[in-house]
Amino acid sequence: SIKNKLGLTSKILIGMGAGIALGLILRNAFPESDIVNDYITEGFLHVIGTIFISSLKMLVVPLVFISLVCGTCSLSEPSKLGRLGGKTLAFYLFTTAIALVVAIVSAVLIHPGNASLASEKMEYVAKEAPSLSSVIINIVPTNPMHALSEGNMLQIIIFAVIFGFAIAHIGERGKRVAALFEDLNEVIMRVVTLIMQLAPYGVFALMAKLALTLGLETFGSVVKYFFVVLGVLLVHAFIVYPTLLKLFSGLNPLIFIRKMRDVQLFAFSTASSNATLPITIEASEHRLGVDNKIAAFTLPLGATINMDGTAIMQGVATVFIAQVFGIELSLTDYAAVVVTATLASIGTAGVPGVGLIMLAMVLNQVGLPVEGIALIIGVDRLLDMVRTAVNVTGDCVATVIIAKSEGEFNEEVFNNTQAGKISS
Ligand code: DAS
Repeated sequence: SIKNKLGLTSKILIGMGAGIALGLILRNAFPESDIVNDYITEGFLHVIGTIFISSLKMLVVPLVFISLVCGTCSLSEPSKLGRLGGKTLAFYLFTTAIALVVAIVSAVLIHPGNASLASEKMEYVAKEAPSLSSVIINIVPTNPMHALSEGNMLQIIIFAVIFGFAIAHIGERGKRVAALFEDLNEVIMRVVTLIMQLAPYGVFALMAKLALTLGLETFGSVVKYFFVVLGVLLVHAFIVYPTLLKLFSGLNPLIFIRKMRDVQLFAFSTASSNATLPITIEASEHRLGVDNKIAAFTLPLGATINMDGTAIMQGVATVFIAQVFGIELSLTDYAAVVVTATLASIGTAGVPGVGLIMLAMVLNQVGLPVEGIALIIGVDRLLDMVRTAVNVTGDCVATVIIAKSEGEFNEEVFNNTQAGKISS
């Protein structure tokens, strides 16, 4: 039947289109209507959209813990972890640095901000951004159960890696525990597939609510800033990443881009790397041919610390705000922006809107007025969706390159266009 023929992607696209259409029709037919707001925007759409995102997030902690323990304890030579960890971190920092340089150079050359905007009233109370030392100290969990219950990703990653590493070091009994985690991993992956059937409906509600609340005219005032960020995000996703993939792995970037579509759609709709993580892991293993040993380590880590899209927004936003306030940034200021935005993107949690909060840390660092954030907060939700799609794409590019370099990669699966198609 037609229903079966339409892959999940098409259903998601239909959900997105229908959602935006409904949102715009309601917004124009019943502007400022309390009934629409109470019963539809904050009612029906909010409930469906939130249930969908919650159902994805429900998976994150068990999935990250199980798949990381699974991945770490099955790493053939545990010593690999050191090398794998080093390679992964180095590559993530490398791509984030490229993202930031491209972002800052573009913002300086295109000059989206003009001082006239500064006259508008701005108030923005900077939320306390964590200091660098607290981000680093906070990595080690004082109570792993607490870390699991509050979903503290970095602490969960550290605990799971150490726990998995220990399993690999207790000999025979370790094999039974590892087998148990393999089975649990299969179960949680099955849950992912089941939850994914909700996607078209969840995406419909999320996009309808967004169209209803934001409308189209909101974007007038900072449209240039928006397109500079968008442009750099697209350059990074469709030029930098394919080039790195070709350069470091020799794989066909076009196949990669096509296979990333579902993951990018999810990341775009949920604006959350964490909520998308189940899909990112599933796609990397079943469609890109990455072995669980690598994906289970690099992807949860990447969803938490590798956010090239976020760094791009933070780089452009910093330059834009300096321009709006007519503040000249020196070369050392730009260097400070690169370092701080890299740390801010590492500290950004994989949930909607956090990248903007961390931007306050960057602006503080270079002495720029933090209230400038008030200018861009209006369009940040939309940019958050795009940059989250870039964030997860960056995680997958690094994962494929590292998996191939570690010999934990199935090129046949990667080149097989039908591999692991998400069943409708
Ligand atoms: N939404 C974040 C993510 O999930 C990125 C951000 O807030 O900038 O990747």
